[in-house]
Amino acid sequence: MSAMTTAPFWGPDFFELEQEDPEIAGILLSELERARSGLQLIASENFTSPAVLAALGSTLSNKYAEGYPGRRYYGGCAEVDKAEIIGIERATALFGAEHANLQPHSGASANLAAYGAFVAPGETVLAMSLPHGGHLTHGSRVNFSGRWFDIASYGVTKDTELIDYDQVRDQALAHRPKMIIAGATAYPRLIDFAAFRTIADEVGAILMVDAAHFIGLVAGKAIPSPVPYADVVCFTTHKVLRGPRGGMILCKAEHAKAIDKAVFPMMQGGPLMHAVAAKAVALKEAATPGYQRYAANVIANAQALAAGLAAEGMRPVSGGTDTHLALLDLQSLGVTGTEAEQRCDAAAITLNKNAIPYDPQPPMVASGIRVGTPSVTTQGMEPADMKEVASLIGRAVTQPSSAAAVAAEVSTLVARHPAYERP
Ligand code: DSN
Repeated sequence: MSAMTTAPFWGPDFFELEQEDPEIAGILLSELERARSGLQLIASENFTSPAVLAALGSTLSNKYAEGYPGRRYYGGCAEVDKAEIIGIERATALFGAEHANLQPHSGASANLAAYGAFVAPGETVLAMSLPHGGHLTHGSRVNFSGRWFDIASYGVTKDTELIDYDQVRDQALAHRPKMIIAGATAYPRLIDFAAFRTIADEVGAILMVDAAHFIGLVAGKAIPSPVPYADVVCFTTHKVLRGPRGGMILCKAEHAKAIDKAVFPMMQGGPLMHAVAAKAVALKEAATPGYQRYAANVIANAQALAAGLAAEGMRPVSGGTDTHLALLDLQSLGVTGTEAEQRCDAAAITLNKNAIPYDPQPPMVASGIRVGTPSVTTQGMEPADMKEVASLIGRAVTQPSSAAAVAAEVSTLVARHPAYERP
């Protein structure tokens, strides 16, 4: 995808902010500078378009609109109703879904609503374990999911590092869960949604897909969709999908009422209508041929980056990637995930430490790193650039004394592919 043009990115509103609150205005500018002067490889981040940012910074933030279009608890909702209806129509059309709810404030809120719609406290849910790539909301003991529900888990096999579908089925038969969750935050491969559907049907469970990480690739038709198989699909809107920070839910028509009630009034009060409008903008952008090219390029870049990092001595977990992210095992380099994250940070490369399956280290140390290509692809980088990125990461991780030199090369590279180009 071509680099974005952003002028006039800040507009008169930013002038107002600078006058009224120079302290916060300065932080906004410094963060923008941090983001565009380094390499952003966090797999769950992206650079939203100026149009999405404009909707987010709009007066729709002022409006209370508890309820749904045409059924609100406040007057004056005619205009925000239109935005939400357009967003719902765009979501159902883009994903071929029977129903969409754009109100969840985040991915965790969307997941909470799915639990609320289908599971009562104390009942059983089967989900991927966090150390194998699952998410906090998939049953971690420090999260509502692990405190209020009886959680059974599955993981990946030690030899292939792929989801063990036999274990998923065994666990389902043993625990008879009310809901099965498919989806992960650090799993680089495609998930077999048909296999999950078969297992869910065998035990009479609801199938919930947490598609937060990869829904943008589905929107761009770059990977298969979970929508035909799942009862409910929950996701964030700010990862590959490149929308505002927030959540969304798709579901079958038979579950529409339960999901809508679980989002509001069970889990949330007033929706963030500026975010709902920004989600609608992102959905329009995601329905374009340009976005489809972007989604394909995200994967091509991730594959090139994983191969490049393998050449630097980092082992791609599961052998590579089919998606936007790669997980790298650093054990043979004798560097922990935390050390690698810190060394990259010093070289203007932002990524995160990550546990690998069967990790001997505790999560705050970790034996791996996770890298993703949504942001660099939005900047217009290509597989040839990923070779350079891999070499820069390799030097940053293995030669900490070269941090300044690596940072200088990062600066040259990102100048060729500017994010939020300076007006
Ligand atoms: N925290 C997100 C991630 O980085 O994967 C998932 O919610």
